[in-house]
Amino acid sequence: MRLSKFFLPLLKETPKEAEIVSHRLMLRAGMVRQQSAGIYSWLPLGKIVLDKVCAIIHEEQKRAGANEILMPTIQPADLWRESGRYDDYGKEMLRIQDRHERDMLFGPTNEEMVTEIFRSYVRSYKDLPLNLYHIQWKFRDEVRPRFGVMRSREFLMKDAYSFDMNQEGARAAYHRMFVSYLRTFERMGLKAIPMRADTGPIGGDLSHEFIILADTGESQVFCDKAYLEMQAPDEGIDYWDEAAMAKIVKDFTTPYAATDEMHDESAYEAIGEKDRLSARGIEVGHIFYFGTKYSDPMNAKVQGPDGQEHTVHMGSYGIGPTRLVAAIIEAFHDEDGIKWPEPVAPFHVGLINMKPGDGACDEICEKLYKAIGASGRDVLYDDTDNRAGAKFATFDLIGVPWQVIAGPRSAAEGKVEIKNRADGSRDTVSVEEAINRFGAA
Ligand code: P5A
Repeated sequence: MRLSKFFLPLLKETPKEAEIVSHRLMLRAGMVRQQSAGIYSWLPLGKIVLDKVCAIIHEEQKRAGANEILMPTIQPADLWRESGRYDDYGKEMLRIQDRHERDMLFGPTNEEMVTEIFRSYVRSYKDLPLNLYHIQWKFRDEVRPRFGVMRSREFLMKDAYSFDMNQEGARAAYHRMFVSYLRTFERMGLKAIPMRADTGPIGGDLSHEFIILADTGESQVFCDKAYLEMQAPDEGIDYWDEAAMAKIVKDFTTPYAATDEMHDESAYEAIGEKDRLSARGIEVGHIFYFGTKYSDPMNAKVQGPDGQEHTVHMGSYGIGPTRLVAAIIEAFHDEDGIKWPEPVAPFHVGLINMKPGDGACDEICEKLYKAIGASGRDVLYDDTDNRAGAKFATFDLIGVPWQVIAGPRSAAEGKVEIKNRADGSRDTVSVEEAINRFGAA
């Protein structure tokens, strides 16, 4: 992509309404545009990052055996009357009437709808286990939408739903999603800590929130520093090895970790003082086992090997991709802007032509632009006439991990400068060396 053709509406002033750094940086870097309280458009830079986040989520969901579907945003109220949640959900639900005066709603979550799909098709235990998921917009009329896309009213959610014959099967399904979450967040460069959680309006008796540590987080959390050293399993893991899954979950739930709602001060104090960590956290994922809470009132049953009908046991598993984009910025930024981890960076390389019109600069940049593009890496080429200082500031702000800079003096010698955004280190190398680094497949 050439910057001259890229819609990147940067803001010069720091927007006053933005209270936290990720919100400020997302507005300044032209990633999102607020359309109404808690409702945002995603502009090109933001959309590219959001798509990268979603791509990682899709890969890891599929790896763990989930089937992708796509359910609508608008749901009939009758489904929610069946489960009994229509009245319980309260003002957070956006209720709508269609032209026939039928009660509809903009889905805040999809337990009812997916249960309706399941009961319409699945009859036998032989079709289980089953996990159906989608990434779809949700609407929750939050009392206080704030912090930009971190707590918005319209937001994207990856929601998966598992169906099993019994509690034991459902527990195995829960473990698979738990492990896939560890991998998903780690691939984005995040350290997400699973914490026992309250189930709220989703219900059930087993639930974990995945929390990343950040000073601006909305929750107060307490945990053992052991989590900072723990690593998610690698991609060779066998999701169908139930004992292996159970062991990973056990390892990741044994050290103490809790949000303030579930905090147990005496258990926390039992950790040695130097290993205690009290911090703020952002909830990026939340998983639930709720048994027959929906399948029972909605009559979702399968025939078991015993010939009897069994009400299925369910769980649901959420990740907030739009919130994650903000959470990643909270974790990776400095005073100059964003510092994207490579797997979610909108571009891998920012190619900066310091003097368009200078023969050597133009030639080197065009050559590098082609070579990097051909290698499959995303490159943003600054071919504009902006001032040098403005160019550097833009690339620091939008957080591209590598900057390759061609200035007239070094270009005349066939050299470019490479800057690493994460640590600020700089290196002057030959054009060939730069092509080797970023242009090789
Ligand atoms: C789990 C999947 C559920 O709704 N039903 C389907 C269950 N869980 S949840 O915890 O309420 O939400 C799941 C994730 O969605 C993100 N999220 C939000 N993101 C931005 N703005 C919001 N207002 C918002 N509310 C929830 C979070 O990442 C949460 O973990």
